[in-house]
Amino acid sequence: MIIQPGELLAQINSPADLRGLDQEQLLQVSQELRQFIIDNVSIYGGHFGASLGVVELTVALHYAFNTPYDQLIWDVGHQAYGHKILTGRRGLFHTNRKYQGLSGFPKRKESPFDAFGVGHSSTSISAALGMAVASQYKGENDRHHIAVIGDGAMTGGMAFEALNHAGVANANLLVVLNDNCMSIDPNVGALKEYLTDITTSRTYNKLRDEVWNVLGKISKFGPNAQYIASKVESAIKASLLKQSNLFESLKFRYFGPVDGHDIHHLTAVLKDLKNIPGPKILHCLTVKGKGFALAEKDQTKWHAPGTFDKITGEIYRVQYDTPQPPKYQDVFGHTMVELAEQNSKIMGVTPAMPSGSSLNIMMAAMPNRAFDVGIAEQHAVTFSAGLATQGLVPFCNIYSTFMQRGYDQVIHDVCLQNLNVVFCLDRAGFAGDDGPTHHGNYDIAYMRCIPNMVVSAPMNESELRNLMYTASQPDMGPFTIRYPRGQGVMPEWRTPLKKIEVGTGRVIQEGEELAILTFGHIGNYAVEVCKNLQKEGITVGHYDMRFAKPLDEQLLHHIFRQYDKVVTVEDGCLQGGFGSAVLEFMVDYQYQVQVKRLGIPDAVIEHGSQLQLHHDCGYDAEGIEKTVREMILQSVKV
Ligand SMILES: Cc1ncc(C[n+]2csc(CCOP(=O)(O)OP(=O)(O)O)c2C)c(N)n1
Repeated sequence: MIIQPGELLAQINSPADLRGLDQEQLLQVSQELRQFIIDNVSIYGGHFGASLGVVELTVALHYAFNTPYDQLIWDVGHQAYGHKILTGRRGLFHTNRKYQGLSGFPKRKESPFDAFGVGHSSTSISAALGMAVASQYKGENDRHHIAVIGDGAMTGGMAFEALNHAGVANANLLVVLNDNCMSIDPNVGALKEYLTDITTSRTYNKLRDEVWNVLGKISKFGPNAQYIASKVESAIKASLLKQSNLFESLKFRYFGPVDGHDIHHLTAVLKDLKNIPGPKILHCLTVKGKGFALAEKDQTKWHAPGTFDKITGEIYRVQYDTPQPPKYQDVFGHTMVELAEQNSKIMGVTPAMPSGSSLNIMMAAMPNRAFDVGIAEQHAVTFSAGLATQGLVPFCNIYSTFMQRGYDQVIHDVCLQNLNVVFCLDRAGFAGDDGPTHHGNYDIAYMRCIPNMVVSAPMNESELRNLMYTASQPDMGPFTIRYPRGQGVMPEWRTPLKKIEVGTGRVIQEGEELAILTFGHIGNYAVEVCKNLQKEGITVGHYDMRFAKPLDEQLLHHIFRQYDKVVTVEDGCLQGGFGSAVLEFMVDYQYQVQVKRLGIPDAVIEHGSQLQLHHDCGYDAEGIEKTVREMILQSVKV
């Protein structure tokens, strides 16, 4: 079903069309854009509240600036649906996040209006500054560079590294701070409180009115604009110095806070800011989910709600007649509480993903032992390291893809000191519709090469619980447990906690012709394959290796002596991954066995359902079976 746009939106095929409209028409454009987003996301799913919150900002930015010559960079990019719709992708918007359709995030190869590829947060100011400095170098003095960053993304260290640089770079950079007091969950930390203080401070509000009254007139003054701008600047400085504005201290000119839903005021302000050179920040107040009452009320739930009835607000969930397996993240969340009740040393840490990781269960039950540290993966890792030095056992839960941010900290702060930090890597393997920025493809390879690190993956819920229990035992050192997005396989998952010997695998079944070695949840495909082949009298062995490091060498010796064909399967990159570890073992012990590795090739894999992507990469049940049959057939021919 293709959604019909409103009358004005239907005429906008690029921002140039938008800029051809009268300013008075922008309100209607905003209303139609908001409706178009609601209509589409309710049917096709995707991120919701963030894009609704920046509708006016999106319209105003494209109206005031000459995009794509002026470069607009959206931080994270989950709020850029309006931007996509206004920049020539309205007709394809129903394919957003669908297999082979539009990406859910800005992407350079998708459109010249997507100035920078995003997905991970807090990169926009650095990227925009790089572009601004390049423009300066090339003499493009009329070119503007705008980073739009949320208050959540602003808690990321990179944003501050960029502000620190930009303040003295003297480049033409505008940072729009989209402050809605929300990350996915409520935003946290002192910065958030500081922004609230500015917003509610009487001095600022008074100043804002005065400043914008003057600024609003700038464009009418033509050649006098610079003079007025400098007067405005002095006015701001005079007032702000009293208040010691954080951004001013970093040598940014601070403007705002302004109402991010007042399209006319916003457009006028942005136009005026074009006349003010150098680094500047516009503090915009917006409401996440604006214009859809339920989304305004329960902003976390409506961050990415799935499909829903846009009239009643009912979020559609598939109904099952039988009990379903839980999500791995929920097994993690509940098991954390269970473990922490038994062991007073256990703590929980998440960088801004309490509901995404289900650590919120522990945060509610034991608020003094579970921490949301903001979008700050590096800090989350080193903070955990600090806890561990004091004899505590932190479980630091980070999505595999976001763990990439904290890599040096894993090596330098945790592994070199052999500290007992447990890394629970959620969304390991293909993330699905979020696409390549979010796939957790690399962790097996990047964790496996670090001294002291244990790398494990459960094949089911019970194994996850046992690995968590094992990792919490004394003197375990750094311990990674990776598990995928979505459900496990055990509706009855609350099994008794058992310690697993580190570096031991499980024999799922012994066989004759070939051995399948799996790592993690993906092993369930192999179970299916073995059953299918068994029907034809083909018995293959299946081993759930459970640890990519240390490998179960005893089991591997058994396998390499017993079979002359081995298939390894992993939901991770082939280069340096689990299969590579098995090959290293083979070479080190000079076995000569035919090994085929299945996993993610050395390529950027786009978005699609996990199942689809496993299929494309040849390691869904069908792909594994095909490989096994081919290998067995080859030996028959020989
Ligand atoms: C490095 C990194 N960590 C975590 C995330 C997950 N994440 C996506 S959006 C988001 C919240 C962003 O909050 P904010 O910037 O305020 O934008 P809003 O959704 O409120 O508009 C988070 C934590 C991410 N994209 N990147």
